[in-house]
Amino acid sequence: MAYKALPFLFFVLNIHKVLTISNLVENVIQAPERSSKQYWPNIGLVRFANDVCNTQEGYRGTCVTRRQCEYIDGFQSGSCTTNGIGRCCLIQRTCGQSSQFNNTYFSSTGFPSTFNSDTSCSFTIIPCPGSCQARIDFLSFTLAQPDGNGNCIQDSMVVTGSGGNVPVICGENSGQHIYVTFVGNNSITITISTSSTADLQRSFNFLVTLIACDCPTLAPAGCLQYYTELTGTVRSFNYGTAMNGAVVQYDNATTVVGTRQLANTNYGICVNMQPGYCGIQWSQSTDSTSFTVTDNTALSEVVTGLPANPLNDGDCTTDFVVIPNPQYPNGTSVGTDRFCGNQLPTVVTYSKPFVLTTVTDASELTSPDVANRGFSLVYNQLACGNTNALLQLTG
Ligand SMILES: [Ca+2]
Ligand SMILES: [Ca+2]
Repeated sequence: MAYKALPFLFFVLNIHKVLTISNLVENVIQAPERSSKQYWPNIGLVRFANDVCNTQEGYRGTCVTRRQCEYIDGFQSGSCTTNGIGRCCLIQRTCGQSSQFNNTYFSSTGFPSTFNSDTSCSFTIIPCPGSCQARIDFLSFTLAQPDGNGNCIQDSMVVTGSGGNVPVICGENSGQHIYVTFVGNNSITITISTSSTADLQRSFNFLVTLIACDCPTLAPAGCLQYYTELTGTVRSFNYGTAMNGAVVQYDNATTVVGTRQLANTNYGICVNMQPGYCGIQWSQSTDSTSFTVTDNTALSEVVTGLPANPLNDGDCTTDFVVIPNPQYPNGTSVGTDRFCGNQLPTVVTYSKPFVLTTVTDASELTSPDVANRGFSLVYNQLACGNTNALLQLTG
């Protein structure tokens, strides 16, 4: 990550409260004291940058001195400089704590042990000078499923203080991520609440990466998720092929199978256009339920076999995705940018920036929707000059 180097050096014997290892700073280490009374300029100096390092346990750490790691209440795990002075420092925080340091892990109490109880666990991200966003990687995220309508009633993760809209999230989200935006110097708080009403072994472990305001990996406004590779898979929160065990009552009488889709979402999933690439193709993943957004998914599975029943435009008023100016792979315009139902046609678009917007309403009772899972979609960036889309590339 291209953090801008600060124009000053930290002296290890003069650490003060503004120390933030999120910035690339050089450590200047005094050599062992000499017997003579000679000081500068004859003092020995060893310099190293606060680069990212790998701890012995395979976590992401920051290369600092032993004293710096103690100061920031980190865990020293291995050496990160050839002279042995730099220590790979792991920063881990848990419920009720905060951090203003890059590469901080925020974990449930006792992680990787799980828990099954009523809890409310908050973690505060403090912006360090020059940071505008934080990327939160959900390395592990297992909470209770939403109710049959997609609302996170029993367990929830709520983010407050971000400049962007962050939906309430629950269910299974390991491998997902979000970007949050600092508003001035204000902190951002993540609160995870669980209810013992749901009998489930939960755990979570997040990696918080601070992003400098001039960093090329800063997510554009409106992008809750941001992907930078040429190809990848994006999934709605709590996407999974298994059904939600919860049910929902329709018309005060009929009981239907509940959803894994989360209610009340409206955010952008963005892809960073790489040099030499001009378009993007969106297609379903190979899972049969990889686009089940509205309508009766359970019926489609039984009667027609998924994927089935693509809907667009005026049929999509509750839950849908938006892909701007889409074309079919043969170049024919789709004529609408809004998609729902239980199938997404493969489409390409040359609209910039690359963004897929996803919207869900407050419930699943309108149609009603039955057993929706959300979506898992593959994107492929298209090289400039290649007007023929990649045909049916899936991964
Ligand atoms: Ca739905
Ligand atoms: Ca809905």
